Amino acid sequence: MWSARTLRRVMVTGSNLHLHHHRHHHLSAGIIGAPFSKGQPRDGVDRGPDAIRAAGLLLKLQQQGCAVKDYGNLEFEDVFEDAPVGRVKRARAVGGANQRLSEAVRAVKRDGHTSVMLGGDHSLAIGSIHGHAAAVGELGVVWVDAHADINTPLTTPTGNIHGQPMSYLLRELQSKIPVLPNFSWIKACVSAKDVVYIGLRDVDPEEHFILKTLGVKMFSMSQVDQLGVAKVMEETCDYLSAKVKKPIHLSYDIDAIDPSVTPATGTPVVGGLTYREGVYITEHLCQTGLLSAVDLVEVNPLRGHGEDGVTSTVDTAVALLLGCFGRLREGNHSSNYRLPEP
Ligand SMILES: [Mn+2]
Repeated sequence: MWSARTLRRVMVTGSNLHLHHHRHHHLSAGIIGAPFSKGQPRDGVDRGPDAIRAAGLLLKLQQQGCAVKDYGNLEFEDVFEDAPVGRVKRARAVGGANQRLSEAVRAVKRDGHTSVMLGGDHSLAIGSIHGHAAAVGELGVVWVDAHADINTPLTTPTGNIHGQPMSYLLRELQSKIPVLPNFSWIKACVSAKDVVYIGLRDVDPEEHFILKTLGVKMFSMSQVDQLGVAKVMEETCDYLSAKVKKPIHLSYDIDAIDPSVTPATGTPVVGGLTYREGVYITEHLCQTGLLSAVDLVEVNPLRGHGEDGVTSTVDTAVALLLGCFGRLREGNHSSNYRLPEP
């Protein structure tokens, strides 16, 4: 498989026809809907998966030559007694839902697809990344988000688990994680050196301490401004593939994009990625050939000040996913297309 660097060389030497053929040949998406909202307090984010499907995701993927299997929406058990554990809210529901999601992602990977998890809130990254790692081994994680989502159960200012998923996944933080109900199945499966953050602009002091102490690679919005998104992506992929080329897990929070474009989300933060920067990230990761699972989370059709804001948010989510599966803004065509003869 080609690295981004090799890819550019291939394209310069003019054999990109072969590349496009190769790239489309084996792309297939296994879609899991995860209508889950209990990692945060707002209603509506559980409607994300169906809103993204209703915007035509499956047909558009098929039209660009991607095989698609929709595994449907997961059903989560109701949890009636879910009192806070310390600061942490709804641990039992979040733990149970993520255990189910982990098994579903594992099954999608076993079937040979690139996993696409439609959230739901970002607490779902726990199960998605856990299941992905269980299926394929060591991962590189690209976390695109306004927030770091790396609070521990003891540092969280809100108690909402969608602000904590990374802390359960990182091996280096396990001595800081207390026992929580329905969390015992989780095995920390990611090393801090295998994570890259992009788009950060709202990081709690405790989270900043963790990121700096563990030496986690990050490109905040300041670095995106400084370097430009192309350089950020080149450095991201060089960093993750410096030693071994590992499968990449992209965990994309729609709130990474500027709320002028994607307002229908629970915790919008001004000063985010443009639509073009957001799409470029997916195009670049697709070209590495290493993208193995994608989360698209925090689309909330009940937020965003009216229909236009929701449409813009959902359409952007679809564009990001199409970029993950080979859509090029220059246009695409099927490798067996022939011009009609007069
Ligand atoms: Mn997030």
